[in-house]
Amino acid sequence: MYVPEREVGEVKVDRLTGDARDYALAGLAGWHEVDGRDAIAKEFHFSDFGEAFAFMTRVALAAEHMDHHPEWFNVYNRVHVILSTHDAGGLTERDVALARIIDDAAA
Ligand code: H2B
Repeated sequence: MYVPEREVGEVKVDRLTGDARDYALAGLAGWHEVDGRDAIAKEFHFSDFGEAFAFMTRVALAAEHMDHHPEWFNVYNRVHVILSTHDAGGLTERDVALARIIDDAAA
């Protein structure tokens, strides 16, 4: 079936629950669930601001490509990343996929 590019991100995804959620989270190293909302977070440390911003640039390009974007906060060499699917009101496979990409971008 042909799906126009701009509609790919609009396909509905369900929040991760139960065994599928446990399995997905078990496969992500260093990511933890956020208190008070259905999201995951991880803190990344780099040698300096240039390395942190280069990481953010790699993630930004991938995020734009998959039309799924992180919430993040940067101070000098630290980047705090929170992932949640706003359209679904919680954690979905899109967040898990982006978490893997982010880990690769930090490696
Ligand atoms: N990013 C995240 N984290 N959650 C979303 O629900 C989301 C997104 N939706 N990026 C996308 C953009 C949506 O707003 C566009 C219209 O596809």
